[in-house]
Amino acid sequence: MNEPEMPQITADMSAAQAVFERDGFVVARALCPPALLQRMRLAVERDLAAVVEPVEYEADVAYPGAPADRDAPGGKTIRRLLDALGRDPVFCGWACCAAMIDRARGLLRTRDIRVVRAHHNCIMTKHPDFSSATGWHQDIRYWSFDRPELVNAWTALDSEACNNGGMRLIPGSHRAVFDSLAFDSHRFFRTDHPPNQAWIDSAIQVDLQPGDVLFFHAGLLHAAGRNLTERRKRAVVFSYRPVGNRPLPGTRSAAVEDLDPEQAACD
Ligand SMILES: O=C(O)CCC(=O)C(=O)O
Repeated sequence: MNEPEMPQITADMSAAQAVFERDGFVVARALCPPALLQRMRLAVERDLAAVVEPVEYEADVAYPGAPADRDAPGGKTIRRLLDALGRDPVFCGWACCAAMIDRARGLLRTRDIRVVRAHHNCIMTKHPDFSSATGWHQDIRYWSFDRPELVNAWTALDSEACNNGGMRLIPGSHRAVFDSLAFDSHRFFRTDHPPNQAWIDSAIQVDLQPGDVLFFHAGLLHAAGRNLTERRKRAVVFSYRPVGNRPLPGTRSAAVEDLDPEQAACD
């Protein structure tokens, strides 16, 4: 695995746009202020302790290595607190704040954007007592929009690295056209398909500090391992789309109306 020289979003948005278009991701270091991070952590801990629905358990993800059902060991470990936008005003406020929206607009190269409700819009958690790994995939393969033109914003509430299941990305893979055998029936990028190997070998680990935001294209191949540490890992994840990139009618992506950040009443 390479040691990347990590591209950053700086004040120079045009440089970040160029890197995003080439690599499919950029990191905004320390974008979230510590006080806000702490408010989000408290809201996460409160909702984990009370199991505030909607939640998704490890048994529900059906990833390789995940518990077969909720009664299996680890099955009732919470993997995602869903509907972050509706869960607590602190998450809605973060998703719609100028720091996030300006960057999402810049990377999508359009002013009129929406925060997607049907996808991501969650707090991802990986617990020390049980966690499953996530295989290589592109988010867009599970989603249905006119175009694969969406950006995810992954805000680290804790440090993320290889040993606690931090993100691995394949730079440039959002621009690739893969052959028909590249993905398995569950839409994971196959590790036993020889043409995929060069892509997988070019993967990089993206280490994050609390408050860093990883912006990545919804077509970018990514994966993450298990949490092998003794501390919970938590990240708040939102997706943004240009208003003109509409969810296809009748699909899960169109099930709820997306949020216009200019009209959002988060309090
Ligand atoms: O934290 C992980 O294991 C990766 C999560 C992810 O890639 C996803 O939910 O799409």
